[in-house]
This record gives sequence, C-alpha cells and structure tokens, in this order.
Amino acid sequence: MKINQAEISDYNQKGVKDHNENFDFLSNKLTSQGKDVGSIVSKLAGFQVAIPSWALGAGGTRFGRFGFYGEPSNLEQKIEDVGVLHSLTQTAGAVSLHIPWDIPSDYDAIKQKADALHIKFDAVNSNTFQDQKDAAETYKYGSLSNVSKAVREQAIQHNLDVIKIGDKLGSKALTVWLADGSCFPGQNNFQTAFQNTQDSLIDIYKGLPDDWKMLVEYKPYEPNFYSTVIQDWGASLMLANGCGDKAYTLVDLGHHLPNSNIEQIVSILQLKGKLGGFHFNDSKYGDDDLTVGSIKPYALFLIFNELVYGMENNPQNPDLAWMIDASHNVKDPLEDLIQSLEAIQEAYAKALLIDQKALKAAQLENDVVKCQEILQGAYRTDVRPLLEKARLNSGGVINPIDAYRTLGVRGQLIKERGKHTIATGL
Ligand code: RM4
Ligand code: MN
Ligand code: MN
Repeated sequence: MKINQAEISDYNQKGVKDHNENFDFLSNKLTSQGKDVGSIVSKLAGFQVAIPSWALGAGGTRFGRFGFYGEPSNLEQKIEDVGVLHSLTQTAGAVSLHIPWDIPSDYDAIKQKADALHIKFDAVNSNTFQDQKDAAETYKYGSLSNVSKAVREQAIQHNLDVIKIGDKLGSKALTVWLADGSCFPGQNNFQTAFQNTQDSLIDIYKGLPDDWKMLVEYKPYEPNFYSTVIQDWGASLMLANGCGDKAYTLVDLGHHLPNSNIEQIVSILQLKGKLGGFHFNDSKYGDDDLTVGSIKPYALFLIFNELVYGMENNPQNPDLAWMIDASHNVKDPLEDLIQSLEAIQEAYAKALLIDQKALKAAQLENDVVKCQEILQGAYRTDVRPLLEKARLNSGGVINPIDAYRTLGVRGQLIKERGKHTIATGL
C-alpha cells in the first residue's frame, strides 16, 4: 500500500489552524530568546533514521510470540511499510537489512521500489547468532571468536557475502553484532576469544570497499549470560582501532548495564572520532528494545545534547548511521516505530535549544545551578510544533499516529495481506 499526497493534504487540513497558532506562539518565544527557529526546523527535517527490516513485524520473547495482523511477509512489503512511515513522518528515509533474513531475490525491483518511496539502504547487518539451514558449521559456541578455524571462516565468509549484498543496494556500512561469549566460567579463554575476534574482524575489514565503514556493536550479556566477547564500548573501540580508520564503535542504547552513563560514552567516542552508528530504543532492565523515549526520555535528551555538541565540534567523526533497533510485543509495529521516530525528533529538537555558549560560560564559572537550569530549560520546552512544521515542510502529516489511524492503514494492510502473515526477524 502507498499513501498518496492528496490523502496527506486532506488530513492536514483539519489540524493546520491549531498547528499554525501553536507554532507561531513557540516560534515568537524562541526567536525572542535569540534562537534561529528556521535552522532548527530544517535540521529536524534533515534528520533521517533507518528502520530495521526485522522490526516491522511482531517481536516475541522466549515465552511466546503474539502475531500482529497484516504483517509484511517479504522484503517488498517491508519496504512498503517503511514507505508508509516515511510518507507520514518524513524522517524514516532509510531501511537497514538483516542478512540472511532479508536477502533480495530481485535487486533491481527492490531498488526501484525503494527509490520510488525515497528510501535509501543504510547499514547492512550480518547474522552469525543463528544457524542457517544446511550450514556446514554451527555457531552454538560462537562465530568470529570460535575455537574452530572452520567456524570462524564460515562466519567471516558470511560477513563478506553481506557486504556484497549491501554493495548491490547502495549500502555503505556493515554492522557486526556478535552473540559470542560464554554461559559459564571457564568455558572460554577470554584472551583467545578476543584475539580470534580481532583476527576475524581484520579479515572482514580487508573485504570492505573503500567508501564503506565497519560498525562494531557491543552488548554486555544475552544470549550468553556469563561473558560476551564484545561486552562494552572499550572492547568495541579496541577492536575497531585494531582494524583501521574505517572501523567504528556502534552504540545501542539498550546494550548497557543499568545506570551506565551512556551520554558520557557517546561524548568520549566522538572526541576520539570513533562513533560510527547508533541504535535507538529504550529499556528498563536490559536489552528490552522498547519504544524510544518511553522509559527514560531525559537520558535520551542528555545523549542528544552530546550528539549535537559532537556534530558541531567533532568533525573527526563520520556521518553517523542512525537506526531504531526495537521490537514490539504488544503494539502495532508501525505505530510503535512512529512513536520512536517522534521521540527521537523531540529529543533532538530539545537538544538544539540548549544555549551552548551560555552553558560553556556557566561551566567555566562552575555555576552548577545555572548549568542545570540551561539544560532543563531546554528539556521542559514543548517542541512538538517544531516537529510538526518540519514534517509539514517536507510533505508529511501534522500528527503521524492520528493520521495512521484516521487513514486506516492497518486495516488496509490486513485487507491486502490477510491476517496470518509473519515477518522474518526476531
Ligand atoms: C541484537 C543487536 C543487533 C540486532 C540484533 C537483532 O541485540 O541489537 O543490533 O541486529 O539484536
Ligand atoms: Mn542493536
Ligand atoms: Mn539489541
């Protein structure tokens, strides 16, 4: 299904008066504080976040999975779903594929479909955490870190194949996330596992086209519960440095132990020019993959504060690969993703309101109270009219969730696809 421009304009008519009033009020206030509202709105409009191909269907837990009607059952339909998100929000202009869950059967057709919907192919993700049918070797005891050379070679080859697939679609980055680790003390030799991983990553890195990046993602636990080989940003950074200039650390917000100061990690990686990508989600306990901003919106804002600072002051970093990495157990996946996109834009907009000069001055004077006032003053602003304006300027809708429901998108998808389709993914 495709949402056309006439439906969008029609829908916007009912909200445009309110929007204009709210926007003018906020814009006047911000302008009187010396803010450049036009530039904030255009930064928001330019901020595009990739949708992971595995998050368009219902997720599940190890206790079960409750399907969601009208799920996309092939890659074409997944791209159509991203198209729906993009036409409503105008901030989801990319898709990130997980291989082998989503190998295109007809590359030209997929590229055409994506082009027509203004969707680009972001980083491609390799999967060496599941065994594939007919695979010669098993990943039960690890992939790139495995004690067996044959297993490592199979995993290296898979990553090289993923690069080839991504290359045909126009992707420019490979994301490597490893489940490798151990469940019990003594099961693995930490040094051997780390060294094997480094050597394997170097072999993959050698196959990276010149204009590509390798993004090394870390995670402290799960599915292994005693140790993970790439457990934290330090391990990721060491491995990236061991590969070379085109290798970077990828931060997934859910991949930290409770109370980690993620904004500080982000900041230091940017200082070192080694922050390459970002997976957005939210969590209460572990890798919960919940809707962005649903649990800790202030932490998200603080992370964006560092990102905004880094984007302005650390040109040593590449353009970051932004992606939502979430899973949906009880919500309509598309509604959940719309909420996540909105939360990202909101945190970004609030961070853009921070008066960086005043903050620096207050820091130099050790005026702790003023520092906090500056941050919280920005955080407490209701920036939603700015988001609406950015969407309207780009041809999107004023209120994406309301529009999704008013246009009856899920109902149409069920009519087209039936009830019992199942999307590939987790
Ligand atoms: C992992 C990690 C990866 C994602 C897989 C599906 O926990 O977040 O980024 O590819 O899940
Ligand atoms: Mn992730
Ligand atoms: Mn994860």
